[in-house]
Amino acid sequence: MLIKRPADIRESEITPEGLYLDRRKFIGTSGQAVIAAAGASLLGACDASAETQQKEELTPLEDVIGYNNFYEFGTGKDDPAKNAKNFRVRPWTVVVDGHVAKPATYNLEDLVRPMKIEERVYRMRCVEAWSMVIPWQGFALRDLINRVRPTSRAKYVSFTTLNDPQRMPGLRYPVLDWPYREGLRMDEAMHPLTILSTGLYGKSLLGQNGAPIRLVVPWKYGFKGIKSIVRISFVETQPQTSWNKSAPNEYGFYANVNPEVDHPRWSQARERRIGEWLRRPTLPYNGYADQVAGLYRGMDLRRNF
Ligand SMILES: Nc1nc2c(c(=O)[nH]1)N[C@H]1C(S)=C(S)[C@@H](COP(=O)(O)O)O[C@H]1N2
Ligand SMILES: [Mo]
Repeated sequence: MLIKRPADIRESEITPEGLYLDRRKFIGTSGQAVIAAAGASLLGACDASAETQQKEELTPLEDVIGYNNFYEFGTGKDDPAKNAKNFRVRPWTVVVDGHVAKPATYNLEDLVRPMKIEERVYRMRCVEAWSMVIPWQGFALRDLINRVRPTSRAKYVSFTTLNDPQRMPGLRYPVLDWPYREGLRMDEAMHPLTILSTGLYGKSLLGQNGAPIRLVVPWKYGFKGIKSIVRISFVETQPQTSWNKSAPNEYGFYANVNPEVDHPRWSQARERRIGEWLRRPTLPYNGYADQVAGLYRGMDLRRNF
């Protein structure tokens, strides 16, 4: 596992892309990368997770950075890569406010410096029934939450994306109610799988993937993974989210990956892993049920989709 402070990482220390290309990676239950170099399997050293290993290869970098949803840069899959090419992310501030002991406006560097950056390889599932496997770098959202100390009135966390039409040409079109907003219940935000990501494949995030900081919640549909975050608010009631507001019958607040609840216009039972031809079955909670199903015990997830 990589545990490094971003300030300590020099260019030469970042995992060279070649390492990712030469080696196959398999997903461990916690999302921690298990690297098996050809001829020298490390699986023997990780017996506990060996049985749950699924041979799922990383999605090629070119697809991860070339096939995106980021409507602030256009609605086509190749628009974000084109239109975010020169996206300026420095300086960048993140407001943390609402029901917290320590509300503050952080320079991104100050927000990230104390956090433990580690690698998480996660399966990602878009509500449009395609999926990827992405090696993220980031830190547990709960470590930030513990730092800013929400009060007992904080029941949800609300996130907001940058809303600057000068830098985000897609904002000129009213496809969503801008700015893009998402939210999590506090226990979802505190779950150890939930991360704020600052990089992927060993490099800082590119604009199209949500530079300089975005949310990653691997058991939920991709739209929960809000990009280019400028505000994190601790609130008492369930916050508005952009997709739920635009089409409440299609996109719920919870948005847990569920092969049994179809989207009104298509099935969610299967998915196309980008780079593969045969579709594969979609797993409940995107394959993370053993870790997150308990969060929803007693809830009707057909109603609370
Ligand atoms: N601000 C913002 N965040 C967003 C989106 C968006 O349009 N705007 N699209 C979401 C959707 S639908 C998906 S599937 C993921 C895609 O993330 P990726 O392009 O890094 O794979 O980003 C999510 N985050
Ligand atoms: Mo998506």
